Amino acid sequence: MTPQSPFDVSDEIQVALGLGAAVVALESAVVTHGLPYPANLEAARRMERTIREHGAVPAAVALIGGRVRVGLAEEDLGYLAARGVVKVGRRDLAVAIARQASGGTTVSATLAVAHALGVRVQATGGIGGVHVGAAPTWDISADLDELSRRPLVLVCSGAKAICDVGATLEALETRGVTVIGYRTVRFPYFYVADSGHPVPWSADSVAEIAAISRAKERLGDMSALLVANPPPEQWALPADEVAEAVARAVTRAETEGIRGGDLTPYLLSEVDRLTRGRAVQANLALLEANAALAAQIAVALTEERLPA
Ligand code: PSU
Ligand code: MN
Repeated sequence: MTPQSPFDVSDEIQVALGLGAAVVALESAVVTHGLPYPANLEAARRMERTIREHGAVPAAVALIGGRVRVGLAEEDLGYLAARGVVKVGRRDLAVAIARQASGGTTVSATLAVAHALGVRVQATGGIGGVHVGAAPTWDISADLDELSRRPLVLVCSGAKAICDVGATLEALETRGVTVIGYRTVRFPYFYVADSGHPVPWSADSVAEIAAISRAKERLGDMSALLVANPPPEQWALPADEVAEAVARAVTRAETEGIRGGDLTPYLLSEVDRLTRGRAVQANLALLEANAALAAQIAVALTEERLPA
């Protein structure tokens, strides 16, 4: 007996993958845990819309009743956005399947699913990284190890605002992840355009990014190409304001004893409260911009497979 596949892939995505057309994977933890309702629904819709406008097919991933759904209908999104489901990192995927659970997939779980299905590009807001204060807690996101073994292009705005950026960049280097700043020489810091750290490389065009991705493929390099796209200028927040909000949120989380997978959602909502909602607005804008860039890269990757 062949074991039953855990994946339910929408017809549209199956056809697109079969044709080698442009597909962009999207996580759903940003919907279930990253943004408050209804901004989370708006983010999902805006990302899907802009991916289509740029000529690619969106492939949002989530766990629904123990099935790995790829391609979410409006009703699935509504169900996930209403909360109460678990956050599914890569380590949690198997448990969620066996227990018929529903949940939002993080970058790490989404990369694993996307890679299994042959999707080449994914978009997110900020990756998980090495958390501030990780020396005693070992809070280092599974996103980093997953990036070391999934040869996708992942478009993000750097690491989420509660990470130690310098340590995160070192951890990415250790894992062989190629980091490229898109039209910037500075690594962004989620809502902030400049984290204060340089990127190892930068590229000014989608074609250059596609060429680097193809070179990685030809090398048989299994690590990801991380494209760091700064938040759109008119939405970016000042570095000192975010730093202060994060510091206050971290102190409060410590007082309340919040740890593990719960920490990210808690800190992000605290930062949003302290910036009077501007963090969520910036988050929506950068998610949409990253989805648009990811779609352009996905299209460029379908265009030619000749040596760069
Ligand atoms: N950044 C955000 N919002 C989020 C996340 C990141 O601004 O919701 C999610 C992503 O799904 C990311 C995950 O993969 O948090 C990382 O969580 P952790 O640090 O627990 O690995
Ligand atoms: Mn963590």
